[in-house]
Amino acid sequence: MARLYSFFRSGTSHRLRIALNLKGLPTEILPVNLRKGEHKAETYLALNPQGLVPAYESDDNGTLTQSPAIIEYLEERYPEPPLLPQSLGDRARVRAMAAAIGCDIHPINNMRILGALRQQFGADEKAITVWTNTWIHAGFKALETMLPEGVGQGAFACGDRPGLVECYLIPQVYSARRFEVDLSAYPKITALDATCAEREAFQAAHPDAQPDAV
Ligand SMILES: N[C@@H](CCC(=O)N[C@@H](CS)C(=O)NCC(=O)O)C(=O)O
Repeated sequence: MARLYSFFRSGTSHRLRIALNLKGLPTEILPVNLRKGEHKAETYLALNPQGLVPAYESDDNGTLTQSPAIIEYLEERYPEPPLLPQSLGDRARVRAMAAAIGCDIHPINNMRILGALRQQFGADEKAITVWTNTWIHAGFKALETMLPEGVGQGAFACGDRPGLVECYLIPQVYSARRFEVDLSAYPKITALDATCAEREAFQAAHPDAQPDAV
């Protein structure tokens, strides 16, 4: 069975868990405790030299890193059910929404970045909150426009089932709530989040449902 090195609260691990569940791929979850620095241990660095979760031990193609690369791998290796739509234009639009989160929101709010802001630049918790809220609002404001009308009311970001956008968005909404971001200006995002929350694939991927949840 494939194995996913995951931290329950990590947004990138969370997005992988959703993708695996949507594709119905049984995977053993191996917790890596970021708070204890387990991602910096030699044994973990041998799997992912970047010292970041997730890492994915595939059945037949070795250990893979970087959640976007792993999700693309899963899509190519296990095409059914697809996470990407059929049309070329829709595929690009869906990838753009995923990248708005995966490239432009998540990385700059990551644990090591916030740690550097605190330790090297003297940021206090108030400044950290301003920082995280600034980038989440910037991304969510654009995403709210990019998402189609009617989303969340039986419709997903692209079509009638969840796919790549939902893999990225739902963990980012979870993270936004942890950072106490006011989501009231984003009715499409919150409706989509509520719709996904009703589905087993998302419930099983939720941080609270993980073996290392505290
Ligand atoms: N681009 C990478 C980012 C991975 C990443 O940043 N993971 C975070 C958890 S969400 C992590 O391991 N953080 C540890 C740290 O910041 O020290 C991916 O998508 O896999």
